[in-house]
Amino acid sequence: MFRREGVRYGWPAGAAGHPFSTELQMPNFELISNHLCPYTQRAAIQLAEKGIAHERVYIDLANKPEWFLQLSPLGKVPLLRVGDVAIVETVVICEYIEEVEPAVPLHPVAPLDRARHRGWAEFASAIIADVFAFYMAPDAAAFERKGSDLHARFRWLERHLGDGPYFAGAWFCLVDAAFAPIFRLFDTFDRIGEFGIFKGLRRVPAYRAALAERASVRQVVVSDYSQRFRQYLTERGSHLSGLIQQGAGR
Ligand SMILES: N[C@@H](CCC(=O)N[C@@H](CS)C(=O)NCC(=O)O)C(=O)O
Repeated sequence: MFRREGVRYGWPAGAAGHPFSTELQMPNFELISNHLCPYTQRAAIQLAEKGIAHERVYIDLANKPEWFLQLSPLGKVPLLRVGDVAIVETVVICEYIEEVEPAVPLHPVAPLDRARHRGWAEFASAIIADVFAFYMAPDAAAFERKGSDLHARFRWLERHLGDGPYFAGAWFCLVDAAFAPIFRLFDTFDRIGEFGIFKGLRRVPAYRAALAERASVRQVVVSDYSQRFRQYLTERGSHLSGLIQQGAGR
């Protein structure tokens, strides 16, 4: 076995306390993550929505433990351990979770709708990569460019959102679980400065606010998530790190 810092997550009264719960005979799930990963949050939100308790194991990605490297071919989180089996890649993990607990569906039923939702979840993954490029931009010009790229992404989302509150109306789905962690990143960016990413948008900010209120979204990060993310940004040596160090915002 390995040493780890584990936390048990679940609804207060176990699966039975969850509003949609059935009596679950689930295998033991361990979700390996670091404290900030937005991809991992997608799977953790999904588990919470389905009322599946799991253990969260946090690792330091700058110093990956040997046991983790033995399990993960790409050395990336999330990794879901189900007994002796290691499942990697967020999309694969989420599809697996969807299959083992179909009683609380987070995907639509019709194949065409499902395919459309899967495409949107992929789009969310692409935005996570864009956000990374934004906060790692080395200088003001690159930062500006990456900010415009992000603005274009959210303009696209704006055009396709309905009346809400969620992506597919009143029903919370996997696309929502994919976008919620992205918006959480912007809670920290907003405290640093106004970068115009959501400028002129109406539906996206409303969507962001609705997701931030969702219990599953709120519960999947550690209580000092914002401080940790800000600290992480400060240490990147990027243009944004410079803005934080100049004290632009708190
Ligand atoms: N395609 C992967 C991307 C996951 C990913 O990039 N995870 C980051 C943390 S948010 C990671 O593990 N980075 C460590 C590394 O690249 O060494 C997925 O969807 O699961």
